Amino acid sequence: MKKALVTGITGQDGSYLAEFLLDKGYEVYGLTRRTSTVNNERIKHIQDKIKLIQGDLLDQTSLSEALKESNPDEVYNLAAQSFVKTSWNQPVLTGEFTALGVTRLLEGIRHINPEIKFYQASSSEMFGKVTEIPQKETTRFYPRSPYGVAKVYGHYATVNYRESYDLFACSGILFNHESPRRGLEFVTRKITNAVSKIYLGKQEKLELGNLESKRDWGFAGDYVKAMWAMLQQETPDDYVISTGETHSVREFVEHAFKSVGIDNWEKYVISDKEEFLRPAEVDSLVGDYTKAKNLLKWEPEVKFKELVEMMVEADLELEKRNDNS
Ligand code: NAP
Ligand code: F7E
Repeated sequence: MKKALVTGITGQDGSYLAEFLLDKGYEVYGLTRRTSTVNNERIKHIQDKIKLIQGDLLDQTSLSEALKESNPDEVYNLAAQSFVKTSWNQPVLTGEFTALGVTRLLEGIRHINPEIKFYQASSSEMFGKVTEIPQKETTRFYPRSPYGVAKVYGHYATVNYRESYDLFACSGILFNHESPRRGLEFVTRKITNAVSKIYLGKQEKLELGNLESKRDWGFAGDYVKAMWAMLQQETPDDYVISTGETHSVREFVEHAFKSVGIDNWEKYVISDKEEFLRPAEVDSLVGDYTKAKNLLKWEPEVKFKELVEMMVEADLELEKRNDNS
């Protein structure tokens, strides 16, 4: 039985990856930080099948202990301060978690067991102000936020440990991926949550920032399969994971309202709200996943409209359940 240690297991991707690895017959360990109230909402349905170890990306000792206790074949580093907007308010902390946290984990692996295969959750935010369309593995990085800058560090730390110490270390450059488990502050879930409440008469307006920015949005459940596939290859490498399609926030809003039968969405939406605008924006992203398609035999299954509808439907269900409880 293979063993995997997943950091960020309480997050969106961590929960999908843990489910996927359990299905593959893995023994799954998850790193969680100490909190005053338990924060296991996304993994409560599998909690009796996984083993949680307390640790923090800020704390080298706890990472080393987690590696010793789990003795994994594979480590998936999904933990990070992942909200781009917050990275301007907490730039140093974002660097500590999202950048230096990667080195701490790699150092642990190097000293404890250099045979461990390592996956780093890199991001399309590294492309930022894009220098090429679509973006692929060789496209130059031009990050536009402290988060993007930190992810570039994490990416190159991964590449560097692969080249310096011969670690099996891969960097997955994942474009935006969403699901009903997405955090409420991210734009997709903010929209689908508001649409379900507006539809049910519980909310009047949806306040947003920039409606014109474009993203390549895929489904998180599809993307975790690519993470695993990278670690099953003969040699470690870096891969772009995306859908190859781009859509604006405006299109997302429009389709979300349309899916509950509301055509005049402008009536409910306030845009360009100062508090949701960013000091520097990533205007448009679209990824070329040809390398992953050819080498990992990976392709996205859920497309844009299906994703929007899946999220609206799940939020409607959630709201109805909340009403009955
Ligand atoms: P998420 O839902 O925000 O989850 C982040 C996870 O990291 C949570 O489990 C969180 O724990 C944990 N964490 C944060 N700081 C930590 C620390 N100091 N020590 C230990 N754990 C810590 O993020 P996600 O959407 O699943 O994304 C997973 C990873 O992929 C992240 O690294 C993100 O930056 C990257 N990524 C995401 C996307 C995307 O579109 N989703 C795209 C590209 C890359 P708590 O529950 O305790 O907060
Ligand atoms: O913003 C615009 C906003 O916060 C998307 C993270 O998972 O993907 C994610 O980062 C776009 C931006 O995600 C609102 O300005 C408009 O242009 O959902 P988001 P993100 O910044 O793309 C990457 C790949 C990651 O790696 C990150 O971890 O939507 N937008 N109005 C808004 N965004 C938010 N959050 N809220 C608004 O009201």
